[in-house]
Amino acid sequence: MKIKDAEVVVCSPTRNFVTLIIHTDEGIYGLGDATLNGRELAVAEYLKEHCIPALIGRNPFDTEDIWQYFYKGAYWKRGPVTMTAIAAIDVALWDIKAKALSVPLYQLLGGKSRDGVLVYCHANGTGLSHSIEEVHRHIELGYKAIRVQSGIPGIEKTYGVASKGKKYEPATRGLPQESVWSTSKYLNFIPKLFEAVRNKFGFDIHLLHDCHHRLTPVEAARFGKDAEPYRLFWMEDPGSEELQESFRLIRNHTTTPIAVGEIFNSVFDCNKLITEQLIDYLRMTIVHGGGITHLLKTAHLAEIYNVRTGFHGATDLSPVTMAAALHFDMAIHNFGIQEHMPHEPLVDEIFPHAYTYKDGFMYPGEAAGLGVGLNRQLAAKYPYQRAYLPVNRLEDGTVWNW
Ligand code: EZ4
Ligand code: CO
Repeated sequence: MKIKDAEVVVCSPTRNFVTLIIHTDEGIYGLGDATLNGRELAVAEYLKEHCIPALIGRNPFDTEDIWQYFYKGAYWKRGPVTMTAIAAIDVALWDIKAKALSVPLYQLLGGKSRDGVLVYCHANGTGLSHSIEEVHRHIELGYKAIRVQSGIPGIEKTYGVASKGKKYEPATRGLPQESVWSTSKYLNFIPKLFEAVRNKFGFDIHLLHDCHHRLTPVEAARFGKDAEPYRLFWMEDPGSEELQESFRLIRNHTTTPIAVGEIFNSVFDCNKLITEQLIDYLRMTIVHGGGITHLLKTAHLAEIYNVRTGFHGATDLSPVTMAAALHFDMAIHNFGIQEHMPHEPLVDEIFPHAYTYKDGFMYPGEAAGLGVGLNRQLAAKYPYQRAYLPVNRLEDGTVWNW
């Protein structure tokens, strides 16, 4: 079998998605997600100009060699644009291989290690009582694990919170929106939120929280300590991740489990975090972490050091990534939990898929390959629109992590 051609489809059904389609001379095709939120066209161009011409004629079964060819062969290793492009190629090739062998992808990654994939959803409230309503609503939907975010008194806009009645979507069309952040207001409020949620719903449900990169190491340590009585499943991205050593300080002060890595794109972003056991869950996921080939190596390293996976699964990761993640989650031993932020019905219509949700778990389905399609006619009705993630500032105007 040979790669005959490949195309990049960019569409914007409520938000932008970049999809790679690799065609073979035997009529089998594979899909890869290449969406990098707010930088979509950089990856699309990287694929079109630099990768696709060099893919033609290769054997799509050579996933390892093709991965190394685009990684080492580019000379400019790593970086989110490159690694997202490599991930799209890699996932499309695994899709082709599994389709050609007529098996669901998880069979090639180790088979079934569990009956279903534990997922967590988002309960986002504008304030304490609305957050409690949202937790209740998601318990009714069967979720066993819930990430709780809330508007903070005295802060106008907070990460993860939509205006009432709307679904949360981090990127907005046009130029970047700016928001103002106060760590002290946040740290004063969040323990009260979790106290209220535990008082209302008890300790049987898993609760998670995303600090979204905003705390300094010592602030994160304090947050973790304050949260200990509420037994969080994890605190996510407590601080900025560039300096891996900084997690040692957090780790030394708290038993609240730590999840990091949705913006990582290589094992070299987390090698110390893993081998020094500074974290509990790794969030680096397939679309931004170099695809299945690189994530398998990273997850196997993590397994040795008792670090489990907790893949990023927000709406900017297309159903193609969701499917790839679910197959992966099903197969590896050190799976922890999977984020599930359901896509808009229009997105599910453009990417029809075999994966399903039931009672707090998801299942990749038994279709050959990833089990995801692309309705190109419908996608073509929603052309790309420029969109950005917000830019965050402290109350004195200093640019801060969003
Ligand atoms: O901000 O996916 O845990 N989920 C998250 C997401 C990220 C977006 C960035 O594109 O932190 O909401
Ligand atoms: Co996050």
